[in-house]
Amino acid sequence: RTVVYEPDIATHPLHVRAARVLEDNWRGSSTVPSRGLYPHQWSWDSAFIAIGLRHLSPLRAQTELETLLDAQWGDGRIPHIVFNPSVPLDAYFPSPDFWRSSTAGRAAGAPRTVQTSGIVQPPVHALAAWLVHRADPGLSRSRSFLARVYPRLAAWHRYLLHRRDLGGGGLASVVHPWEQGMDNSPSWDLPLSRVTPAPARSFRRADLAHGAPEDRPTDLDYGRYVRLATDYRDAEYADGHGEFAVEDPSFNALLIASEHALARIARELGAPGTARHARAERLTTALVERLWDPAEGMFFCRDVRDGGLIRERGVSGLIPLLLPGLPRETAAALVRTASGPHFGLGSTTRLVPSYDLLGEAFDPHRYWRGPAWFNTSWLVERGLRTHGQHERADALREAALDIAGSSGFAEYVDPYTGEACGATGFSWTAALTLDLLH
Ligand code: 9YW
Repeated sequence: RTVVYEPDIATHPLHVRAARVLEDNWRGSSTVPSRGLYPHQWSWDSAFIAIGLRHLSPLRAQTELETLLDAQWGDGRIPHIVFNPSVPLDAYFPSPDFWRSSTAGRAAGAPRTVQTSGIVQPPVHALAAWLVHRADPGLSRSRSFLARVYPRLAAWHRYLLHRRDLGGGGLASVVHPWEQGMDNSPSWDLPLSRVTPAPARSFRRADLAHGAPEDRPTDLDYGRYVRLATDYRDAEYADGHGEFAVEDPSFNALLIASEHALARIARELGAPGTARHARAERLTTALVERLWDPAEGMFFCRDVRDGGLIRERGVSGLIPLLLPGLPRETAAALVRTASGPHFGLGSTTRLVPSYDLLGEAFDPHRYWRGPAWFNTSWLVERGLRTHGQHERADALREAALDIAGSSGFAEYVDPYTGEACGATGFSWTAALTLDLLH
């Protein structure tokens, strides 16, 4: 395809269009996920955005990550949203007056100068920092980029590996569905069913002003999200007490990939990275021991509160394919599962669906209950390549580039047809398009 072999990528029409999306969504020191729906800085969005931005401007990519890290809490957590003070409070819910980071988060060391949420998102940041450095090592060294971000990234991982090891088996737990990034995934239905929803009258959803209600989470889901977040805030963001605690395969796989990246960063800074690589390998072993189901050929979430695996097939359970240290038979089984009837890669679907095509809760349009997203497809593409599946990876890359362009860089798409859902001009879609083009 011309898209892939274009000699001067920067003049390719798809490149130009993707760059324009990132330009339009740039707010001076960070990028919003999309205009309208998401008017602030989101944590894992910024990491994916930086991975793409490095091909346009390594300086902007560094700045994107540094802005996020400036909002880090004293206990090491990187908040999932950094609020832009010039955006009206009612533009997004939950707003700063809900999270109250500067008061409720004081004990956990929330910053005084910026308002943030109090929960986290997947730790893609060290991986992003390493890739951004590699795009222009000279600029990175001249700005001491890695030397400045390394201690912060190390504190972030420390927070996750210590304060968030709620299951006691070495893996990090998420305490809210929003933390894992796949808000209404059917994997949360069971642990969420124990949560008493906040009354619908007690909050006002801002998302419905932008998205079609049938593409978004339900009101009942939202009531439970609000309850969990309220309880966490009222406990001053202390960890370990909440009703919801889940070990998720994607969250932990990204932590492991980032731990490997942190080892490389340490080595670049003149310290040995061996201890970190060893820790990443131990975490990989824990991931397989605690979350792998050999009979199903998938990773599942573990409900820490009742101890059991949640046997819903979500794309999250494929993402550990990203890890080079995965046992060979585990990787081979994951490739078979991705290509089989539940995800249909290479046969019925064009991009990786967020949830089991044969699952009872499957809906090709409802957010994380079926539609395909570009960040998860990008991670699976990387995973396929890591394990030598180049033909499958090439096919997925071509489909992602094609659909990114035809959908106007949609937030998510119908996995069968590629039809756009949610917002268009979505930043990580544009950023990861750029990365796949290079
Ligand atoms: C929301 C910004 C975020 C992503 C999440 C996605 C969605 C926010 O948007 O959550 O209001 O639903 O689920 O992964 O970071 O793009």
